[in-house]
Amino acid sequence: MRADESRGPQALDGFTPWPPEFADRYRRAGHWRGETFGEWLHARAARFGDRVALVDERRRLSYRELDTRASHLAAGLSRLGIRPRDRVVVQLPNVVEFFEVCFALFRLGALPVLALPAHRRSEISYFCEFTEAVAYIIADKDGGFDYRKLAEEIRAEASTVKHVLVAGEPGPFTALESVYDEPAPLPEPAPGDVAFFQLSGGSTGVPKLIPRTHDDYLYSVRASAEICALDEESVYLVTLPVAHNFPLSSPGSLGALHAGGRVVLSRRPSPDEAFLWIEKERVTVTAVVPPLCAVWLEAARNTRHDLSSLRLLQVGGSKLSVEVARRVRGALGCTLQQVFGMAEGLVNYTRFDDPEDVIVETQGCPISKDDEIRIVDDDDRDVDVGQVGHLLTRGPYTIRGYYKADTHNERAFTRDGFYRTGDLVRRAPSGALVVEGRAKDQINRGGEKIAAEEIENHLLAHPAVRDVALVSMPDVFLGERSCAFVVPRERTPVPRELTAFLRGRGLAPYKIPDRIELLDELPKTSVGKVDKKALRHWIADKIAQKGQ
Ligand code: OOB
Repeated sequence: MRADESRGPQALDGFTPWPPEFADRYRRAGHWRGETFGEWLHARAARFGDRVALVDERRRLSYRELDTRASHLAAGLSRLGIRPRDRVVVQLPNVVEFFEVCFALFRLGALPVLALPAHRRSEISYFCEFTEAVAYIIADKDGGFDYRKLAEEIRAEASTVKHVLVAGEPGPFTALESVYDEPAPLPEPAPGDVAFFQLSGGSTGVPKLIPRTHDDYLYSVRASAEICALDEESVYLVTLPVAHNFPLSSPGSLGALHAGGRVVLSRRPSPDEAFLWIEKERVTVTAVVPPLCAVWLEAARNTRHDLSSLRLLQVGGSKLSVEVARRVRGALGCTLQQVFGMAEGLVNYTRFDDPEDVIVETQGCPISKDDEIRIVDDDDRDVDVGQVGHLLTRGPYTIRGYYKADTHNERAFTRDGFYRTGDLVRRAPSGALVVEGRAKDQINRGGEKIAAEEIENHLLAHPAVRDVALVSMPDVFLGERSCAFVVPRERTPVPRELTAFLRGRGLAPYKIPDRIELLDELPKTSVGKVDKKALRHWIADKIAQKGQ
């Protein structure tokens, strides 16, 4: 019996559910199967039992062990006082514990907020405060960074956080390992309930949270696993941060687990480490961002590792150049698949039977026949076929609203529920989508998204900064980097002082501007807005002329 069946999917305040007629349609079509993550994992364990589900540098876990460990941890977390719908910020690197923690929370009906390892005090304290998180779950250290130090700062700032649980050496906090307990009956969440929160790449002053339900997310996982033809023989390597939507569900680790395959967790995406795993575990499929793709192709030229097991390389998160795309098969001997997705929902894939030019030149087609796509002009009118326009989308796994963001939701969604992706796209003659640019005020730094307004607000807090605009500048390796144009007050700050200031405010390192330019005044458009287009051109020209 589900404890909260009567409450239905609207139980969480600040969550915008799909209107009933859409929910009915998605259920009737068989997309939403009425299954929770907890039930899904039980079913996987019953079917795939002793097969290896997860591998990291220290452990190998079977399906049955994962299922049992998740139940034991759920019981322990419940005994700590964590309740259904409580929010828990989870910031773990690519380790097996990530799955134990997430599935324990799913089983409990508590809601993981999936932070990235690169997040620091500014982001984490915001997530904790905004969601009123009761717990923060970390690893002791990763990549030379001590998360327990960060947790001390978070504890001092976020009054709702009662528990800090640490995978590894706990320091002054509680060892995650000590929480596992004998399983106890727990109230089960409903399939239409929010299961967890993804983070938006964002274009606004503060990051936004994306509520994903059991029903909608599991649909995207199942359908993705099918499109990518995953099966029990599939070995999926996670090289990108495990919590990101791409390696999590497109089809990602969850897709591999759905199919009964094996998930291998690499701490770093570098060829040194990833190639070792590919050889050792006979990896068949993995996902990378375009800059990493270029690095891998280069490294594959004279690697001593055997990469022959690799059948599929997925590339997404930012635009892949046609030149790099063409080299994949020759360099790695495997198929390329472009993936154009977003944590808010919609995911597009090139298909295995697409002609070579579609695979190399487009970003593919949506997962579902029920993904509705519109390409519109500035006034929301459909553009002519083949023309570039704003991409709007609605469908069985695309959210209808950000969490607790009423005013923002009015701008980010149309009245009839289409999500405004902020991407500029056109349809190729094949019907596939091609990403042509971006209307949202965001920098895509090799797949890592930076909301301009967020960084501008931080810089404006510096006493010597009068005005500021953050824009993208072209970069051969990352595609884009960030450049801050700063108008000083009386005293002119040196760029190094400003970047140190931002670091001191606890920003994730990838958000620190790559370059700072001082100006007397920001250029304005005829309606008095900052002319970011002019700034982008100016810095692009300067780089092109000086080669720097
Ligand atoms: C993925 O998700 P997010 O939420 O980090 O970022 C979404 C945005 C998209 O709106 C688009 O602007 C950009 O990232 N993007 C691409 C792209 N894939 C994503 N731009 C051009 N070409 C591509 N292939 O990045 C994400 C989520 C699931 C699967 C794959 C990527």
